[in-house]
Amino acid sequence: MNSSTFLPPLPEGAERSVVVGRSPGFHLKPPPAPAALRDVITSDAQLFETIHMGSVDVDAKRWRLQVDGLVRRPFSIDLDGLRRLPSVSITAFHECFGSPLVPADDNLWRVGNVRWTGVPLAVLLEHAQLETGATHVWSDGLDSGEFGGRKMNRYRKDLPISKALSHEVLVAYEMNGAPLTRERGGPVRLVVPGWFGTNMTKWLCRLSVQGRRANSPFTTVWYNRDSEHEGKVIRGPVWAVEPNSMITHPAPGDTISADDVKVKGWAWSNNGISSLALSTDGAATWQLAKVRPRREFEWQQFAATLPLPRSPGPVSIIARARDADGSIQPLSGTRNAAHSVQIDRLLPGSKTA
Ligand SMILES: Nc1nc2c(c(=O)[nH]1)N[C@H]1C(S)=C(S)[C@@H](COP(=O)(O)O)O[C@H]1N2
Ligand SMILES: [Mo]
Repeated sequence: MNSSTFLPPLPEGAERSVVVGRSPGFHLKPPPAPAALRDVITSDAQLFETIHMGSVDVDAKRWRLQVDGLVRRPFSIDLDGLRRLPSVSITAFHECFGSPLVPADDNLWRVGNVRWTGVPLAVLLEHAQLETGATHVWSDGLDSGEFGGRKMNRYRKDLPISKALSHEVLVAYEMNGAPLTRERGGPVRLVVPGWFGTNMTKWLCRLSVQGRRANSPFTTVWYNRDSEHEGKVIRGPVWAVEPNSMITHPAPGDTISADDVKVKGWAWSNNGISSLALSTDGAATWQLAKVRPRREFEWQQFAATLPLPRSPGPVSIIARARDADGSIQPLSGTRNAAHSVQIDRLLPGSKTA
């Protein structure tokens, strides 16, 4: 390792001087319909984008990441330095929680599966040497502007130390083998496999080790939700992804004249999908699909051949995943509600409407 890889820390706030342009305003590139997401690796063109306050142009030559806070050896590192450190690649599903301003009661399918390359965050934290009392790593993005009626001078998120030190969390500079584009958060972003996209700070400029949760509207006001634990409602951060799935074959409206239909799709969750059940009779009976074992943090393909009713007409196929903890997708009313696809059952020889 070259001795100039780790540079002295920058003066307070100086890491923010590399912004050379901004496109203000909320930006959403919607995902294609589930039936169009048939490749195991989602291309950059097919992958959704979510940007709250506007994207930024970063001067990558002058860019530096500052690592400071409750550490014995604060430092900064530039892009060449980061690229000199041993790199790691990990394939992971990538899912947006949805807008924090509206109720999360519908499945939006803002999801894909991509390969990230970069340096494990743990390597940078080991070099910095954590002080006692370190509980969270705050991550800052270079974007600023307005969202949800508030003005902010940065995007800021946090990770608990346990996740920050896990082998999968990366300070990433490539997606699918290519440098991160401007909209993806280039030159460098945080990647937190298994957790919602909101935690993956783009245009990363600072990692600060702290002894409490971050003081940003993106952690205090937005991206928290209620869940029930032993009869009590607990408000907690939008971190780990719950089980979810989508049917990619058949597509809605497909006409099927065979006696059975081949169903395929993707299922994912933070701790992996253990089974996926399919129904063609409105959730009265279920048939288990074959589910590919999880590799890294990838989404998992499921496949099954389902018999179809003898009579012609519309048939709804419902898919429902269960994860390694036994948590199961609800049938409706939540952001991870079960997907259903309606096809048209024809009898051989009959005509399409
Ligand atoms: N700096 C910054 N990072 C950010 C955001 C943002 O607005 N600013 N959006 C977050 C959200 S909500 C999601 S879902 C992911 C989306 O990443 P993508 O646009 O590359 O798919 O980036 C996250 N990182
Ligand atoms: Mo998101």
